[in-house]
Amino acid sequence: MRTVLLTGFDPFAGDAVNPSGEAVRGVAARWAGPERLVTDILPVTFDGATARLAALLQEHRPDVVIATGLAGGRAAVTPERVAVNLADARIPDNAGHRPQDAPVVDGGPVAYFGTLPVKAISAALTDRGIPSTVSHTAGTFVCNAVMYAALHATDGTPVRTGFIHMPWAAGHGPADAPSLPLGVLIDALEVAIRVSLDAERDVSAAGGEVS
Ligand code: PCA
Repeated sequence: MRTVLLTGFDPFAGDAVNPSGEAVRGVAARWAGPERLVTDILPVTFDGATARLAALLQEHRPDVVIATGLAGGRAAVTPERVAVNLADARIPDNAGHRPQDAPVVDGGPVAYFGTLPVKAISAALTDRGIPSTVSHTAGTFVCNAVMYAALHATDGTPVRTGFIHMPWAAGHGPADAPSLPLGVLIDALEVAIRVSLDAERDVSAAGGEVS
């Protein structure tokens, strides 16, 4: 039986909730298989989150790994394309740690592309009326670190690994921030899991960004 590892995060930066944690709990509550779903809520600490993720990979040997987090200010569900070997924190993590210009993994490659079918996920979400675009930066905070660490650990294996950033859940974030209903975020993660399990390859479609 195939195994999916789906993670969200604790609240951070003084927030009361993190929609990624709430959405992951929602997916877990609704999951009906047939694959095995393992979920976890990671701490928003550079050391704690990457260590916890490594332990989950070791224990559960998943076939698909989808880590998720909040990107407050984004209006769409954004599968991330790339993780960089850089920890550069504008704000302290939940342990008060604020790395600057540091590698996520000493001696690791500069970056990894995610191995989820990101364009297929984004297209499937758009088809269902859920706003989605592929993102080309997961930032340099804990989310990027988790994505990088997961890709480093699964590099050279057939495991499909990646990260999805999401907007605020409606009613949970700052009043002026874009948001989607929590139920839509839960639906979005279910779609992402299904596409990641079923798509033989990513779709070939125009994309990218002209900045
Ligand atoms: N978002 C932060 C860390 C935890 C989260 O949900 C980030 O984008 O790095």
